[in-house]
Amino acid sequence: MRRPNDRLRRAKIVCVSAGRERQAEVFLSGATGRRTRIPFDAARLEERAQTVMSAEAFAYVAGGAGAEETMRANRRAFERVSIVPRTLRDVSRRDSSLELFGRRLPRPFLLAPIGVLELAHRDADVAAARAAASLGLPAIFSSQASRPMEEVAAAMGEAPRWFQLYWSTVDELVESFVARAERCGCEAIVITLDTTLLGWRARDLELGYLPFLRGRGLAQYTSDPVFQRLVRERGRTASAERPTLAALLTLLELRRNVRGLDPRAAVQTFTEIYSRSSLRWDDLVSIRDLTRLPIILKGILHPDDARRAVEAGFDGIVVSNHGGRQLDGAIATLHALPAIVEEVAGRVPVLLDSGIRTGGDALKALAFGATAVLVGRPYVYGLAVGGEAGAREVLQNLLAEFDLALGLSGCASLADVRDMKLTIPERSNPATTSYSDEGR
Ligand code: FNR
Ligand code: LAC
Repeated sequence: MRRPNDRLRRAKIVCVSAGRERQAEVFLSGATGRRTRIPFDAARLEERAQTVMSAEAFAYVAGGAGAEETMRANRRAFERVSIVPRTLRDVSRRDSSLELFGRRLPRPFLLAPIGVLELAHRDADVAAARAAASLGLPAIFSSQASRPMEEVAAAMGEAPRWFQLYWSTVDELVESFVARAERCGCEAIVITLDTTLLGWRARDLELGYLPFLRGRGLAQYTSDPVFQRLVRERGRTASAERPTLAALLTLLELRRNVRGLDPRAAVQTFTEIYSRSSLRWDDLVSIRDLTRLPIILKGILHPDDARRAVEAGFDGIVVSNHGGRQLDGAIATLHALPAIVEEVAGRVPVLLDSGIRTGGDALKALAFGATAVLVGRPYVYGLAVGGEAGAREVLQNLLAEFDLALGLSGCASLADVRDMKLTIPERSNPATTSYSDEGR
């Protein structure tokens, strides 16, 4: 027999990301003296995460390249665009679901691929993917994950997942990663183009800390038969130098993190093969011989590259500057978006990330023509503060805020959002927006 609160519980699951329900849940908990440890404000969330993370881990996640100009520009771009809301448009029923690569998604949000999640929490990718799965948002497994994709896929039931690829110098490894991703039920491959060289990251350089050299973030590699063979072929590595205490400690850390392989040989092999900086368009199209999955290119900022991607038959684009971690001085993604959307002209979905912190940010990106957005650092901070539940809360809050932003701006659907006419302000020109009624 159904217990009386069964219906309530079911309703709660269905509505958990709707704005009003989430507000009610939080305020009701507050009334009974229960307050969440997860801050609702993105800056405070980052601060809270810093208190629970090691200095090295926090620097790695929070940091950007160079003077972090692009990281700030990403935020500034969102802050300087204003929404001019419309009233009295019946927003009592809001639907922001969409179809993306043949899958119905509840909201236009995905989890960005983020490497080395063990820096945030020991459950790492498993926790993040489960949080995403509980809300129906696709998780994008990183090439630099802390857990092998097979383990993560097994922990998330039928929920949607994609795989992000760094194109190795070894073709066989690329083939192996793609084949494994297919077997894991990944529904798309995202090729990240902006990291064929690692950006100049001042915070990490100051600490002399790169997680991969400590054997972290290598799980996709160390679990891969092709990679394992490459490491064995390379053979044992012995240093002739007398090791310092710090070097011995690093070696111990390495041994803990890389099991079943000579850890130093594994790290050296990884650094030699993980990325191909000679990559060109001709190389990229060869992925078509490996898979029939949709291929999405991440890290596009120039409209000419967007055109090239579409002409070459790729299936989607992620407008991204890698959260300002790669080329400092690169254009903010929101600024790059309109020209790319115009160039692509609806032929393939255009996603966006880098700087999404609030529901309003997502609304702005969609108004400028993005099909969906990728959430990055905020879910990592949620993971650091509260594990899987923390990551889920951060995502839930973002979805809830988005749902309210949708209604409060006078939109009931994503089509309404696309009809909003926002403009990127000139430096001297305060935000100006207008909102067309066409199509309603
Ligand atoms: C990333 N990002 C990233 N991208 C990718 O394609 N593969 C990866 O392995 C990683 N790893 C990674 C680690 C960390 C710690 C961060 C913060 C980011 C980039 C990520 O997918 C996304 O583009 C940015 O995180 C978006 O910027 P914001 O919104 O996080 O500032
Ligand atoms: C980073 C790499 C892993 O941004 O993409 O740290």
